[in-house]
Amino acid sequence: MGKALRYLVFCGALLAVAGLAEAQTRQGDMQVRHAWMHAPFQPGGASAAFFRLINTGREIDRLVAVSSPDAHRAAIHIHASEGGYYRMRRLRGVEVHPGAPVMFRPGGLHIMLIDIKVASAETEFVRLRLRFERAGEMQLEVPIVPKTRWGPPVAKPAPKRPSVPYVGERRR
Ligand SMILES: [Cu+2]
Repeated sequence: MGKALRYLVFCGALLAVAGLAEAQTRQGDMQVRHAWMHAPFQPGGASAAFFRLINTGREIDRLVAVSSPDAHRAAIHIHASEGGYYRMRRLRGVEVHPGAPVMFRPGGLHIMLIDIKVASAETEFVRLRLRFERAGEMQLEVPIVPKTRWGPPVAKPAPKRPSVPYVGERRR
């Protein structure tokens, strides 16, 4: 089997597994909360995913690898100022201490996703896999929020009370 073909078969198998696996936000003692990202500006473009990593256990864990079935490349990045410039640097891993959540946010740590395969307006999330030294692999869905928003999606507001009083309700 040619190398390219083998790669395709491998990717197909990965996608099949990803399709079956339930999206989750907890894996062992590791938890992901408030995940969000913007869609890339054009199909095949890049974007960054943000969230909060929480270690609910007693031992230090480490995020050691990231990947996405919806992007050709994924990496742990940090924005850091170097000689007056803001640059992105690739990190090998991120330690998560118990009781000290690690924030991935604009201007700081982020998961860089390059060549995102899904960028249509209907796309609601991008799948992401995080591998932790202790907790193992977590698969989650990162919701895509509108470009005007810089944070996790807002919960839908509760339906408004009708302005007309309910039958039997007394007006004040
Ligand atoms: Cu980056």
